[in-house]
Amino acid sequence: MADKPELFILYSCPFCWKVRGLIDNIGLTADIVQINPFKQKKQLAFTDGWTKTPVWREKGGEVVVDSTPIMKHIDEKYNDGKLWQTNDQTNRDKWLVWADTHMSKATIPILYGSLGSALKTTMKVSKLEKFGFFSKRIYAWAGFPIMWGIIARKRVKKDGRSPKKLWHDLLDEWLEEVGEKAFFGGEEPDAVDLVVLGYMRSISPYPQFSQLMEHSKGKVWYESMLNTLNN
Ligand SMILES: N[C@@H](CCC(=O)N[C@@H](CS)C(=O)NCC(=O)O)C(=O)O
Repeated sequence: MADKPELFILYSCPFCWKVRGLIDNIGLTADIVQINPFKQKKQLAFTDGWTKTPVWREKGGEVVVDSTPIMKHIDEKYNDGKLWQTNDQTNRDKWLVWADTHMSKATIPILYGSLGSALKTTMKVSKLEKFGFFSKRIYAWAGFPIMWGIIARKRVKKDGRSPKKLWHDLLDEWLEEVGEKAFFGGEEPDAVDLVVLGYMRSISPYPQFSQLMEHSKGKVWYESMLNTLNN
């Protein structure tokens, strides 16, 4: 048995960044286990059928899957449920769904929505993810046409906005909701802030992140969020 809880991730998975933000915010020590994207099913076989990242495993072996339930579990177990506390549950849940619906879908277009950005992202992902020797090369060649040619281009076309405009519109909407407060949660971030942070932070390893940081209010909010992280 491990001596710390473990979080199984793919480096580039936005849902994993949601959980990582929460762990960093409460300063919990956990092992971040980066799995091989080509061996995902095998390396997550202990979950009894869940094949997606992130996966959380307690020291005693208890397994929790799916990013939001994992965040809720960690908050309850290690943080007295403070991040889920609110006097407006309906609004909290509305914005949790908003982030999972809109922000999660905006990550692919910015990373892969044009030929140039797809190439840059694919090269970087092949370095950041824990591929094997051969799978790294396969990914670098095959991942790019799949992500750009099939998934991202379709999404950008359907939305009609440039990926940068899409992000700026989302940040406008988000910051209007945050209003005069420092965070959605008030003076301190809550679970919703950490979910939004997660989606933004998942783009931070790539050069396209500068397009998000051109949103001046968004940049201020993002940097204040980073200041609340401990690790
Ligand atoms: N609802 C899940 C979604 C997780 C998810 O789709 N993860 C992707 C990586 S970013 C994955 O593992 N996909 C592989 C698969 O669907 O088998 C969550 O929030 O954790």
